[in-house]
Amino acid sequence: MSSGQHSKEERPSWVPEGAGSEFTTTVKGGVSEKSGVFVKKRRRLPLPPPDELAKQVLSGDRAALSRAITLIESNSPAHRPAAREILNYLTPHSGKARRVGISGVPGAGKSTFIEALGNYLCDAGHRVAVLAVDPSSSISGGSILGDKTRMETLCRRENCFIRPSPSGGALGGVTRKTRETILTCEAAGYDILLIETVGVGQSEIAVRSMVDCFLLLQIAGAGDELQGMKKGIFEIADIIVVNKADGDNLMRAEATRAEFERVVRYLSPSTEGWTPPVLTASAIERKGIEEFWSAVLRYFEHVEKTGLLVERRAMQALEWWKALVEQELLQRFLERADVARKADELADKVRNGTLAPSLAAEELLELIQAP
Ligand SMILES: Nc1nc2c(ncn2[C@@H]2O[C@H](COP(=O)(O)OP(=O)(O)OP(=O)(O)O)[C@@H](O)[C@H]2O)c(=O)[nH]1
Ligand SMILES: [Mg+2]
Repeated sequence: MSSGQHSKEERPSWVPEGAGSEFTTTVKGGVSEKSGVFVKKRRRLPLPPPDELAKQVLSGDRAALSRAITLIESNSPAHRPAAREILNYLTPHSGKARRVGISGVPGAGKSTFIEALGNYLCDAGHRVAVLAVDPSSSISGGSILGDKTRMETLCRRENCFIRPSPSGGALGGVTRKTRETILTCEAAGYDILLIETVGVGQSEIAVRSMVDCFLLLQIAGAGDELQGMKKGIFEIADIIVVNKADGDNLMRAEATRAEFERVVRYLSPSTEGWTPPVLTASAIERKGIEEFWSAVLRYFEHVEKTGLLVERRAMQALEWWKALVEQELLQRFLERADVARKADELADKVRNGTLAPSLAAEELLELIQAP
């Protein structure tokens, strides 16, 4: 330092305060004084105005995309206006990606499969965004941790963007955020969206309602009950893959595949005129990935040709809109002080059997008329 004195920021801890040029060492940005290893100095830039941030997202800036999603995911009412403005700006640029949902029981290999598929698609020149819907992860944090290790090579790819589950509570909230994140990623130029969800009921149905193509990842011999052999889950699948078809498991996986193939013939298909193909794969050995993707492409050919894709997306948008209105109406109503008070009072009566639930409902709903 020419002035001979260290500024506060540049003074290493072992240099006495106010020391002069006899101590020639200074700390430069980017070097961690403690560990001696290079660390990126992270200076949080102030958030640009929404339209500016939206423009940066459109230009494909990944850091801007992350910040926009964080804003959209925020539960703070203070962030809502900016988030809304960004979405308004970006929505006309969305809708061009292929949206693929990937579901399966915990441990079926979804993240490993996405790692293999994502790399395959990036190699083919696609831009891939990976999102997760898992309401449980906000409690356990488990799946975020898992995804980071399972998608080790994928997360380093230039043309891939991975976003773990949004934190924050109930499935409804998580899916709202995921839908908006889908639009944001599409505006940023990602042409393939892979949305992982753990196969436990509700979240699968939610993901089905936001994707074009739904993959059910199965494993051999996990038991019918566990894998949801109950028709329901098979009936929302467009493609079924029996994973872990490797090593000693190869024969069993093939037997399971054949069995599932028989089963799907008797079920009503998720997509009109399309019988879900049943395939095998080994995510870990990266086998069956190409075959899976050709099935996805055949599927898209079918839904594009028949107009089912446009129809389904229109339905999904409409249902989403309805759900949002219902949710918001309910929230605004129940938040009113007079309604909350009355609701407590009526709930007591319903609980102890002095008032019929239907009458109590009617009584509460009368308050809708009130200002
Ligand atoms: N043999 C074999 N093991 C696999 C394969 N795919 C995944 N696994 C293993 O199965 C375990 C679970 O894999 P994940 O990819 O985390 O599974 P997941 O379905 O994402 O799990 P959750 O996110 O916890 O629901 C890991 O130990 C993987 O290494 C495969 O094709 N063959
Ligand atoms: Mg996973």
